[in-house]
Amino acid sequence: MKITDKFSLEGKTAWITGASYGIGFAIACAYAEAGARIVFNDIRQELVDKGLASYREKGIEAHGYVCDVTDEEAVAALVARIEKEIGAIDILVNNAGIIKRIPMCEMSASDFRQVIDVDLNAPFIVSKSVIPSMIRRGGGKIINICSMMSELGRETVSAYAAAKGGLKMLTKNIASEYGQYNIQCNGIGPGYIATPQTAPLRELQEDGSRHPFDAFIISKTPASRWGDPEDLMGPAVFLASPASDFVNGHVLYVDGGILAYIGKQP
Ligand code: NAP
Ligand code: GCO
Repeated sequence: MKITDKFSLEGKTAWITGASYGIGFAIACAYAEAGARIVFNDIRQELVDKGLASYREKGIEAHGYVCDVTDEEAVAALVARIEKEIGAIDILVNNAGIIKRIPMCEMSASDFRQVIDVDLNAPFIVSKSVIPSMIRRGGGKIINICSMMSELGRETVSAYAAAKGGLKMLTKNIASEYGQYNIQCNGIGPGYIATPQTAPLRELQEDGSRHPFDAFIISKTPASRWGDPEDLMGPAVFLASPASDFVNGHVLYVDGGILAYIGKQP
């Protein structure tokens, strides 16, 4: 097999959750270019419609469904439908996520639970819904979208950090438990990426100056910029392809060097 063939996803079916826009959309576009059939879901019909139109614009024939990834019955029903209408899932990307930026002592337990539900419980629910069929068919790839907050804390994101730290360990555990069935489960830890999720951290101030958080991130990132969803494309194809068949339980941080850097000296 030529080395370039090892990065091909030809003939594979990939399901990317919450992929109407942003990081999930970019990853799905990369998978389509590498040869995969694309299936995605989102929580509302308007989002799915918006996603379908965006894929069409790129010349990609994606299959979109409404499904709340925290709803175990809905996820099981969707998996059965995808298997019937499109084919068994070879590659799963747990991308759907939410964040609530609230100081911890002001955060309600129900807000905390909701973040854990979407960002940690759902990847558990969705992964267990595809693993049995991957085992029967001799293998598969699961990619969990983690975060800088799988490693670091910061003010206001206690629930998100707890969930993404947990997701890193769920990744390692899936690799440990199902590696024997030729299932590779790895994470991608995006740095600070310019998407609607981080828009509030990049908004211009009333006087036209940069948001202080925006300036902070630029100074913390050796690459001196925010990432783009496109920056995740290569790493995501690698982790979905035969090129990574002996890579398991790893989190690949795609962060422009943030985690390697102590910060600018005064
Ligand atoms: P995002 O705004 O986090 O959106 C992800 C998608 O998931 C949205 O379409 C969202 O719908 C959907 N979603 C939310 N809850 C859902 C549910 N229960 N069921 C199904 N879909 C649901 O977009 P993003 O910034 O591209 O982030 C994608 C992933 O990367 C997330 O897991 C995020 O935590 C992670 N991440 C992002 C960054 C970053 O800097 N942007 C960095 C590291 C990691 P709504 O639009 O209705 O919420
Ligand atoms: C925040 C950000 C982060 C990023 C990302 C970092 O408020 O600090 O939203 O959590 O979205 O997950 O990797």
